[in-house]
Amino acid sequence: MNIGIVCYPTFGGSGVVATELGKALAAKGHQVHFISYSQPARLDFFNPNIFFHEVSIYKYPLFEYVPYETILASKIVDIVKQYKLNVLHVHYAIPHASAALMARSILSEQGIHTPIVTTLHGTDITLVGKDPTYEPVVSYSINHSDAVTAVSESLKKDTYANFHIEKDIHVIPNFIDFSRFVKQKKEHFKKAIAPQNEKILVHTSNFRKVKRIEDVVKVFALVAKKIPSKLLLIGDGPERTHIELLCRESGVCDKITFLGKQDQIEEILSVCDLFLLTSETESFGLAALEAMACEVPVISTDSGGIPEVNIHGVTGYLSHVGDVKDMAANAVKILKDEKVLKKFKANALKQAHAFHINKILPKYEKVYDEVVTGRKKTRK
Ligand code: GMT
Repeated sequence: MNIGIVCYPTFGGSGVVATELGKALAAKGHQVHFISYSQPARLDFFNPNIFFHEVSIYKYPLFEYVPYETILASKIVDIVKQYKLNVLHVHYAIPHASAALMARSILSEQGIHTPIVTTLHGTDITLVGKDPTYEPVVSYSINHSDAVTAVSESLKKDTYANFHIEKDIHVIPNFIDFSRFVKQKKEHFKKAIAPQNEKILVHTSNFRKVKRIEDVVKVFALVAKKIPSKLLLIGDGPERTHIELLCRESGVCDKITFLGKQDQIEEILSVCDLFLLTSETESFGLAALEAMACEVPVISTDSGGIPEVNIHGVTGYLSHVGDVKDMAANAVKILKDEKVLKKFKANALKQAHAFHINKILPKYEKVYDEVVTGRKKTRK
């Protein structure tokens, strides 16, 4: 099948899911065409089945804000015709789904049928999408896509709660490629980070407010009082400066390292003992799943779809948003006893296998097949 994937080119979240999905589809023999405003972060190699089409911005003095949606729709029309795409899979509703609908209408007038699969990822529904400035277009785009998927049951529920949706939403959870995310022997890393054999806690994110990274620092400060430990903060974003200042006031600054954006995240996760995810809301928590695949248990909030990934008392613990004392107590419970830590690490790996890419990929292929053959025509 010739598949168009429209996504953000970002380091984490929906961009990574879209990229990893496209790579896996290409490995199975599909031809995959990525359409984005720059090269997706994890797409830095040659594969004869993978193509990247950059949406280049045409600037004009009148446009204070570049009409990206228009440029994207035009690009989609061009690529669908040129490469005879069978289906378009758009990741993150805003503005990818509405741009794809516009492209579908244009193509349809030229006798070209191009079904659209929209995957909802999280903030496109729970944060940004439900705001009245976006809601009518997001509702319309969901209702008029040929198929809609959400990355967790929780996100599906939130979508029905926040929008007027008259459409089936298939839950297809995020996934892990175990050929990449596997614990590796990186003793030299461990020695460099924790020379006294301290425990290593880690957090990775895009450093947005929704992640509540100040809670990561607060939890760590409490844990460090009881257990010799280090904290790695990986990623970058708008909150980084504020968090660096907070660290300096926390009294544990010398035990915290900011690593910035990292490409080979699995190598660092391989030496870590505990992953901290303190988000206000999280539709799935892919970063936690990646940690679990590298045998790292998770201390997290119980918001959104996280409980579908991190199992309380098995792969880690769940606490209410903002309850840093509970999170710290849970972290200590796991870290203070080697046997307990070992058990949680093994459980984390086992749970991650439930999200093996080989189990999830066929679910997307089935949806593509249904919309392409029209076997399940769900458009309103
Ligand atoms: O976490 C972010 O802010 C990025 C965002 C995205 O769409 O790029 O992530 C969302 O999608 C991920 C992949 O499906 C999920 O694992 C994240 O939980 C979700 N983020 C939120 O819901 C806050």
